[in-house]
Amino acid sequence: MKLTRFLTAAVLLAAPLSYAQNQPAAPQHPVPSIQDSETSSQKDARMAWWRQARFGMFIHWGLYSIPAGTWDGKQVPSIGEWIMNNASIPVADYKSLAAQFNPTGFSAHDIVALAKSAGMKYIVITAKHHDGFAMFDSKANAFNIVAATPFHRDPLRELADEARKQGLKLGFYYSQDQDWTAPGASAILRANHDPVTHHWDKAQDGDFDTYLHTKAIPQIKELLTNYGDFPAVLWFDTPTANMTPARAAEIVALVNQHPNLIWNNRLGGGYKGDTETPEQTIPAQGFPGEDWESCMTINDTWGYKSYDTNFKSTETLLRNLIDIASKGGNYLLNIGPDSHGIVPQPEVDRLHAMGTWLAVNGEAIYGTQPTLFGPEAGSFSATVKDSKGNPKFIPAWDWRSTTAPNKIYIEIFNWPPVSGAQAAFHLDKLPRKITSAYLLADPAHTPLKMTQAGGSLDIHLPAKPLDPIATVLVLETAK
Ligand code: H79
Repeated sequence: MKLTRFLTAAVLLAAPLSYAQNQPAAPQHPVPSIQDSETSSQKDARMAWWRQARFGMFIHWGLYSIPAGTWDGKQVPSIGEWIMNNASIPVADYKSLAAQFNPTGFSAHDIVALAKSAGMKYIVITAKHHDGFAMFDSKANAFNIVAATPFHRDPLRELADEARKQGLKLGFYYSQDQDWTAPGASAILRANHDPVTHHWDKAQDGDFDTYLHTKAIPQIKELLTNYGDFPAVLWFDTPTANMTPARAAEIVALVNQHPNLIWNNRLGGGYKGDTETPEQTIPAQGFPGEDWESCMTINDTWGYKSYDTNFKSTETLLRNLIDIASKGGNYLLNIGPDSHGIVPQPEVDRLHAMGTWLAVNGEAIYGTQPTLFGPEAGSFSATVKDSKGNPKFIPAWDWRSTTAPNKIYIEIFNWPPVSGAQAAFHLDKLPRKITSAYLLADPAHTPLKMTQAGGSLDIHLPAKPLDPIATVLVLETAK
């Protein structure tokens, strides 16, 4: 049976980062989606580039990059793109930010080139976040970057042209349900138990269907029709109880007209979409047999905050990518350009470092299959419970593995101890017969000595890793 899911407000508050999990089955869809009717080989063809990609760039960029985490002289806690909500900023005050938004430092060429040099294969940018400001040329609603700012340019068009030139895919994030500046749309209040209709300004009151029919649906239409072969991905977010099956079906009727489109599991209304989307977390065992993508911040915010310097190390970011690939998922890693359109240098530096590793070791990531082992990722504790009372997963960080038809890749994080002049990598159980071994970063692919005994295998490694973050051992296998 096909598992469909329905989001409730309670689930959203209890587990805001796993929108689609553990939800009751929805009633039959009023409008069937493509996923309901396509064959598995049609789905394979539609998802092919995405499954190959493994690594994408998320871009959160909008008016919130102007306050950059500070309002009325006070630092506003939590994620930067939520500042309007978190500081209860009146609609008129927030909207007036548009008059000062002139990000002349924005270069679509440089951002696409940055993604490309990081080894990313696609970009997903906020076309409209919860603040309701459209980062594109919209005839449907004037609160947009072309009509309401001195900038008068459409960054989505510029990115689409560049992505096409440089061979990357481009997707659009669209907040279909929350919109804090459009009358009638949803607003989830921090720590409030009525997440659907909490408004902090009368200007937010109104009728949800009016919002849906005069703003969300017309803008989704614009996004789907004005950018040629893009968007390749449509990324919905934070559905509330307002996104009923009937309302979601109106959006599905639109996306159905774009048979190559990939869209995520956050539309609402019981639609499952194409992709599971864990947020700020890597699931212990992935979602076996499903397409999934972990989206994560590079510091602690999606939208730019001037004082968030808590950047993850290149080591953490790369090991996250490898961990995710070993479980069959994609890594959608976020950058937050500032109000001039400039990507913070610490973010640029980390992406370049990841690209340097991928330029040598990308074969072990792109288009690979998940691990044939499993226990190397960690184990569930017999004693420690997670926040839901389930056994807590304790990750291990010695190594990960990815798989190709005739190869097993072992990405070694913790180099095995040296005895004599050598280290040995030990495998107890071999899923395939190993015929030879070498290090991917060794240009000569010099064969490594192997010792096999009673079904287990020791690979003799040099005393030191070739890369301190992750050195890839390639095991050639007989099928
Ligand atoms: O776009 C990014 C986030 O803005 C968005 N999804 C990613 C990709 C997102 N919206 N909501 N959430 C993520 C999770 C909800 C968090 C909340 Fe809160 C907890 C909302 C209210 C309490 C964080 C803390 C935001 C306000 C306070």
